[in-house]
Amino acid sequence: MRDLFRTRRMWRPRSELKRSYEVVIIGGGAHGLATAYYLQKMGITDVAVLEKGYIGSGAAGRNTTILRSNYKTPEGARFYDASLKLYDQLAVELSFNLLFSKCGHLTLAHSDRAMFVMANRAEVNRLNRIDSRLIGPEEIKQLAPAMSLSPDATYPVMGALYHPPGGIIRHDAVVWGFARGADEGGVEIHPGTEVTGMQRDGDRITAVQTTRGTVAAGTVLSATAGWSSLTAAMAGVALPITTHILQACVTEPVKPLLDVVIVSSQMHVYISQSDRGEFVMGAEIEPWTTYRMLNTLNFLQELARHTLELFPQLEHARMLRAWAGLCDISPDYSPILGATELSNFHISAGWGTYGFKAAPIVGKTLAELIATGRTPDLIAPFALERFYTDSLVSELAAAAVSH
Ligand code: PYC
Repeated sequence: MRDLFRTRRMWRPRSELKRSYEVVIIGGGAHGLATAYYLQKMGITDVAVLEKGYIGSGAAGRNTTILRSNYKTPEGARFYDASLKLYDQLAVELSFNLLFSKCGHLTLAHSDRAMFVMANRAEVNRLNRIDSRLIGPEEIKQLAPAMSLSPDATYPVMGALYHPPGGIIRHDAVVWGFARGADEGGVEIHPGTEVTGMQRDGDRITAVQTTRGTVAAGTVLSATAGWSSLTAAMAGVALPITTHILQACVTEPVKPLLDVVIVSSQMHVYISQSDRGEFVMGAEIEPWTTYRMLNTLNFLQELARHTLELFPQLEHARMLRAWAGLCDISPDYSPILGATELSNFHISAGWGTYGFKAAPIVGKTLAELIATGRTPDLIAPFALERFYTDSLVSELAAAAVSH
């Protein structure tokens, strides 16, 4: 392991943008930087990461930091579990303090139907060796003693899907750690560099146009989350994606009350307590399509109402701040990952609300695809082609927010 006290804390923004790179990555979020990191580990260092804002200014810095792998489909469960396993080792791998709290994850069930759905998910998880099981109110009480389990609640809690390996991690640190690792390996990171167009010759992208000039590229990866369909359109690739906002907020710090992630699919909330004591809370995806990242009063009212049913102690807690992020949603709520109909234009898109937890495995598998030209088995089910071959992977309702 590297000596913590002798490595630079951060990456270096590069002043010069070269006229050509072997690989150009559009998007300096967790996926773009993770791919750059794993590429340099595989010996591919002539790589530029182009970010229109500052690194981590998109979805990577706007999520609620939840990690888990208790997905509904075998394809999804295997894929996110591989990501969680990489997250387990990531602080050591990057020699960066990522504040990973493996505190466990509870998805509450408030109806017979929800209990049935959770039992199904537990079975898919178990078959894929993922630690996840259905538990009753007594065990829930032990895991979350401060949470109300009142039978008089609007939605009384009947049980929960318990996923011990889930947790929360410091999202900015994940971005910074990947950025520093990629930078140390020779990758160039260019914040403040917006891609405005692409030049194409037949089935290849030859160059990307940026606000700092045109850059020739051997391979181009689009990792722009909510902006994915716009980036892909520059390459002439149509993605079946709609973009919606997802809103979240944090309270002022309060004393330690909650040491597990709580999700309620019926109430459309997910709640955790950060290491600083803030309650971090999010709601469901807004049903309208937009690129305007604005909060709504309705979001705050609904979220507060549901959170207070579970945690009435927070009645006087003040909201510190709220924010919104963009979610690129595919028809089956699974990602669109890997090759496109262009021979050198690859994508990481369609993440909806699941993108952050997939960052390490996305980086690793896309780096492998770029380096070898072969699609790793783990991401083959998520190819763009599936929408033409009718082989969808439905993760609908595998979160509190995606239905
Ligand atoms: O799928 O775990 C999840 C999630 C949390 C917040 C948004 N999505």
